[in-house]
Amino acid sequence: MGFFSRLKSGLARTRVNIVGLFSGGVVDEDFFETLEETLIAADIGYKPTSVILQRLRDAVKLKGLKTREEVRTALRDEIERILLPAQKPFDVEAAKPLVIMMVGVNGAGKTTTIGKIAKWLAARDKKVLLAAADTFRAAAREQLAVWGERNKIDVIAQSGGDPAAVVFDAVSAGVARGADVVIADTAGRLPTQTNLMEELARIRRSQGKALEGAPHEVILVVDGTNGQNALAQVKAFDNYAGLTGLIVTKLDGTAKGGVLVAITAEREPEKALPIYFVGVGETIDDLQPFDAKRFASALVGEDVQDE
Ligand SMILES: Nc1nc2c(ncn2[C@@H]2O[C@H](COP(=O)(O)OP(=O)(O)O)[C@@H](O)[C@H]2O)c(=O)[nH]1
Ligand SMILES: [Mg+2]
Repeated sequence: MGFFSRLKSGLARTRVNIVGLFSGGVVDEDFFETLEETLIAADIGYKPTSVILQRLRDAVKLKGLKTREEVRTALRDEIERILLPAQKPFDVEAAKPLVIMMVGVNGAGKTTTIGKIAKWLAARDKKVLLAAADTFRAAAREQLAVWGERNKIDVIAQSGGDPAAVVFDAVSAGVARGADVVIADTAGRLPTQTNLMEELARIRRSQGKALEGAPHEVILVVDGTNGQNALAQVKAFDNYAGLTGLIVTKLDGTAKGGVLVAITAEREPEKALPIYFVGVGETIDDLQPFDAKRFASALVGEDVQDE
């Protein structure tokens, strides 16, 4: 299965409802009410949903949309319009080494995603160095070390070390070895764990001590099945760590996808957090740059071919 098919089948729960809604019938008040419920159930959230609904009602009046199919196309365009500011290519050349710090709750997919990104970078002839700064669990360090060995990518780790010291070492080593990219894995933590959240600020600063301007990217990895809780994660991690981008994982699973719309609609378009990649599976190749148009199409159940 290609990426797009997988995204589509992943978003099936949303799609089944939406597709059913658009498969005939008149455009009346009942239709708009059901559409509203469907968008909220798809994790788009109340506020963005009401904005979308208002614009669709306006379009029906002003542009004379008559069929549900026409409304579906307008809905896709609205979703794309909201998502477009979050579509931004990941610029690996912005610094050398480019230092990336990955943050998020436990199980979001940080370590898996680091493996996927490292492979994506290796395919572009980039020299990658990983920092195992998830020092809480030996298993986490081990997971990254094994993965690095298998893929011939160096991993900087310290047994039982302080995460701030690990990232300092790794960034220093990245500079010394002429690496193109240094990626720091960090331990998962919850927005409510204030001490751990404050520790992120310390881990962040220690990278700057090894290389001015580092980290250049602070990326929150969000589990797409977390629904509206993802919004709270974005706020909290941004507060403590200063986010520069997002990666949304597990869109092949039971995720409803609308949460990307909810997150992006939270900010002014010019301040949108880039969604650099989306994850659609557990294997190393299941990572794709985020494409607002294709994502919007998948969400409303349009048929778009894999590239
Ligand atoms: N289906 C699916 N599973 C994923 C994806 N990304 C990560 N996972 C799984 O989520 C679980 C937690 O991943 P891990 O990288 O260890 O999370 P971490 O705690 O944030 O480092 C693992 O079982 C991964 O295989 C994805 O895009 N799709
Ligand atoms: Mg991990």
